[in-house]
Amino acid sequence: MPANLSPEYKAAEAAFRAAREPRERLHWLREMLRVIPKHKGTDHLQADIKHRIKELAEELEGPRKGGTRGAPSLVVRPEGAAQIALLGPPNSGKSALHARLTGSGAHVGPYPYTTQHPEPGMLPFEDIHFQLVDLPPVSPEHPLPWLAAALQSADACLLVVDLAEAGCVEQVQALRAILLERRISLVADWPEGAPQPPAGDDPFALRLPALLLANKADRIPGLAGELQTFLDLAGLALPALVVSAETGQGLGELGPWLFGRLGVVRVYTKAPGKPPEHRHPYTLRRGQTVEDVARLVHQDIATALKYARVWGRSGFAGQQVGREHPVEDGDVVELHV
Ligand SMILES: Nc1nc2c(ncn2[C@@H]2O[C@H](COP(=O)(O)OP(=O)(O)OP(=O)(O)O)[C@@H](O)[C@H]2O)c(=O)[nH]1
Ligand SMILES: [Mg+2]
Repeated sequence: MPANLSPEYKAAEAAFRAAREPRERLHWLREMLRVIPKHKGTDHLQADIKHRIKELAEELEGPRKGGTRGAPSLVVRPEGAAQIALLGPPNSGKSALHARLTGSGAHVGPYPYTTQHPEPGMLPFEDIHFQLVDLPPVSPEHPLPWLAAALQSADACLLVVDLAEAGCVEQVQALRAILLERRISLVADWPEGAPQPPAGDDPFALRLPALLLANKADRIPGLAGELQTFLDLAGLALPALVVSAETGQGLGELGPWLFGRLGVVRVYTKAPGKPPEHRHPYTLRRGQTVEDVARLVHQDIATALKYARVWGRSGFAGQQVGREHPVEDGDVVELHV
């Protein structure tokens, strides 16, 4: 990181790193550019920020390239408990999995490069949803200039591979190299709790927790046994599930896996004297607090919050707690302002 960055700039950068929503990220990028000390030492960083602003502004605000109105959007606004991107080489079954898991009409084709644009869909789990974003394949033949921008809002990814594909080791290595060029690394470490802003000096580096899905298990007898060999050959140390988009094998494990590894916490709010709103929980991550719940309801409520009452499995039966109180899965929270 260049020296002599002002506290003002660092604050804007910290806000950018913490922001997930594309419009919010664009706002903070513009703020970073506005306040960055303008001298030789920051030339490189300034250019980087300008590039990111251009990319995101074109996507969110600009006329579509080539004048095609209503073109599919490349950056998907996060919804549900978490946004999970589907990554993988061509033809590995990303869209087939997406269609099966979310009921989307994602286009499945028996040839590579079927998918051209991001396609969001919702994977139901108990009373919540995870957002799965189907993506075009990532391969040297098919560079996606907007890939990094599209992945900025993802909490994690599913790396979908077809181990019956002769070149699968090389394909996955090529994919990781392409991601690394864009400063994105796939990591085995799923932070169980609130997403941490990326560590390190590079505000544009992205560490994406990844789960390998070894797909097409119906076609490959003994796939589970081959999996470790594949991981070793590809130099990958990622958690993995053996699945089939065709038969549904292994897919029932995905929702619980994501729920547990992301540390999702469901909170049901209630108004004083009324029963809890049991249909639509707010979703948070382990470690988040009553204040975070209030902010999800409304910023004004978070500001005016005096105390809350909590009922839950942790033994709370309507006790009064302060805004710093960490919530747990299944808690019922009554906010008092
Ligand atoms: N037998 C079997 N075939 C599958 C499975 N998943 C996908 N396929 C087939 O594999 C081919 C490719 O599937 P897609 O879902 O289009 O693959 P994709 O990864 O989205 O491909 P691109 O969009 O080109 O990257 C299709 O012919 C699918 O029917 C599976 O679990 N078992
Ligand atoms: Mg596809």
